[in-house]
Amino acid sequence: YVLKSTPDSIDYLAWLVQRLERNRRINALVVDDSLSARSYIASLLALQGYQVSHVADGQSALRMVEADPGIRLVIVDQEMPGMDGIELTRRLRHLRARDRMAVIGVSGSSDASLIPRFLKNGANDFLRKPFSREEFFCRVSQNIDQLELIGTLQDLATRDFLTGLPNRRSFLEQSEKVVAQGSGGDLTVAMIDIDHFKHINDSYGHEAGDRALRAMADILHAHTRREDHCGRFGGEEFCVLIHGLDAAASRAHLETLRQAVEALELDIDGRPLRMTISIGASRHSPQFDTLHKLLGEADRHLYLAKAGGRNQVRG
Ligand code: GH3
Ligand code: MG
Ligand code: MG
Ligand code: MG
Ligand code: MG
Repeated sequence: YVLKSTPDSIDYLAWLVQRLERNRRINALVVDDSLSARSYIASLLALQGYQVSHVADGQSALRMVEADPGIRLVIVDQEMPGMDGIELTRRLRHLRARDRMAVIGVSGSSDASLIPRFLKNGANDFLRKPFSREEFFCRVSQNIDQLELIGTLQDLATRDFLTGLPNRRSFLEQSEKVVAQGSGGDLTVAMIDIDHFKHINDSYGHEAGDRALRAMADILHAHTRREDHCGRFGGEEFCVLIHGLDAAASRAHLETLRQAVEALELDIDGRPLRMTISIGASRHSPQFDTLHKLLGEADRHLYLAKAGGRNQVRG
């Protein structure tokens, strides 16, 4: 396992431990009709810390990947009776995208068309047998590193840094999908704005303001059911899309949220900090049938909630 130039250093050992720990969270699958070949590859992966399973044919592989969302690496032999590796790769891609699961083809054949065919059918990489342990380790690590990097970037692009909630773009994307599906009609969109937040910043300081925003986000997250979406829209504004509750039930849900924020008390260096929120809601209807219209109507009701004295739900 000599991937770094100074294998004796403490840095290297620390890196190695970290790498093994990371790999322990990754499920890998080896698909090869030859028991000795797949056992060998599985043992190499196990040595790197991966949780490895191995199967002898494509059908079993598809069943396993379908059943286990934790599988992020599949090593696929080309020559197998029944379904070959390229066909298996093609079908695996219908189950999980290239940026969620790495597929690496392997073959001992010298057929020059194999590599492009594997890649065109969705493989992330290819290894020609026989390969050295070093090459195997490097290829696998590089492919997993790439998946992790993409995951990190996706997280940065969709999550609000301060609160950890979905950001505005992510909320809009998710909600747009729900509205487009037009599923059942029972949809409520709500805009939530912290009352006199500028005053909180002014009298407690910006850091306390940030803490208040995180606390608000935690409450909102806790009140967001699995079928709903929430997000930080910007500044001290949040939003939620409630799916599958009728008008009265979604109204009651938002009222509970308002009360939960009102009941919260933060301790800022011994000084209690409390806040309230105003909520404007809108319901999906023939008149408000796009996310844009729903948000506009929710915003109009938010304005009424502010004008009506704040700390209330309107719409
Ligand atoms: P209203 O009740 O009318 O909503 O009054 P308000 O003071 O809450 O509204 P206003 O829009 O005037 O002020 C919002 C403040 O939120 C201003 C801005 O400095 C603060 N803010 C926006 N983003 C952040 C942030 O990330 N952290 C902190 N601490 N403050 C923020
Ligand atoms: Mg074979
Ligand atoms: Mg505001
Ligand atoms: Mg405000
Ligand atoms: Mg304002």
